[in-house]
Amino acid sequence: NPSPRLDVLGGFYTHAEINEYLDSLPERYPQHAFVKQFGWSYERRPLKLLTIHNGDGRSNKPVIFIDAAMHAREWIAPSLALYIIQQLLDNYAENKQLLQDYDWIIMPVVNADGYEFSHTDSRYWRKTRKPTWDPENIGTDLNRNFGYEWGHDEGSSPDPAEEIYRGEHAFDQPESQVVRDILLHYSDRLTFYLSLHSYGNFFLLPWGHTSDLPKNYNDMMEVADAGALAIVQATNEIYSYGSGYHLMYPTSGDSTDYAVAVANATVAITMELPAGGFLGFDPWVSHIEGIVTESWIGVRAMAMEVIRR
Ligand code: ING
Ligand code: ZN
Repeated sequence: NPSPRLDVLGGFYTHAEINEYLDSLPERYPQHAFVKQFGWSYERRPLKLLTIHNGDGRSNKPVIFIDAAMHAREWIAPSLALYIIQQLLDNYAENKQLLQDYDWIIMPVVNADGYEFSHTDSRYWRKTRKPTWDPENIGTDLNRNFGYEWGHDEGSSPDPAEEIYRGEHAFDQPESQVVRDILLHYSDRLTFYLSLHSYGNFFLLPWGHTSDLPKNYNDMMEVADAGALAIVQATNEIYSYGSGYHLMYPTSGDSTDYAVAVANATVAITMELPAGGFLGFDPWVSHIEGIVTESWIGVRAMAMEVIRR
């Protein structure tokens, strides 16, 4: 079989390499893997996701949606997304329960232009690459660009010079539009939305924009608790969890708030993966395997908890 097999644990990959890998999967797993494209980035890169099914022909199962690299420099997040894909497809026998009653949707790179730019030009780039009204500053923070309680000065910035610049309007970035469209497309069956970021070992729950708690907060806490417990038991690595507003800082216009408020997600969690390397965003290649296998234990435990309820 000539399809490229990606050595996920052995390096970081460009957006084009990741897309090529995604495109190879339906050939290898014709009953299980489907590639969909929901749109293009500002620089016209195709934004793709993979849907994974167990092949029993049942349609409209509840959905677990995982995205990664909404922020360009957080390279370990796509590595985990790709590892999850491999666990569900290549290691199906062991993980079959996860696909019994749920379909999985995985989008390894949301901010394709920024991600590419972080490979070619500026390793610690966070935002998109679409110009702003300010000729001096390029890029918008996608995780401040979602259209629920968008635009508060507590938790986002109107200034394009800032890393948390929210854009001129909610959803004025094609990449956040794509995630919005995915969330809305599956909103009648979206059980679990997991957004992968780095770094800091947190499970951040809604809300980001207010100190209030959403109505499913206790359920979400139980899911986060299952993830944190599985990880600490396996590796001694500690995760903290709670609402983003309380645990980290206020954010307005983030994707998990939107997923819960508008797209009916039962559980929505931002997972902040462990730090590594010089500035936290750049783990050594030799550390990918440890981080990603440990994180998968947490993701798997959270999915099991969601499935069990
Ligand atoms: N952190 C997240 C950010 O977008 C966050 C933190 C996300 C807080 C969602 C609350 C809600 O700033 C990183 N590392 O990007
Ligand atoms: Zn991030």
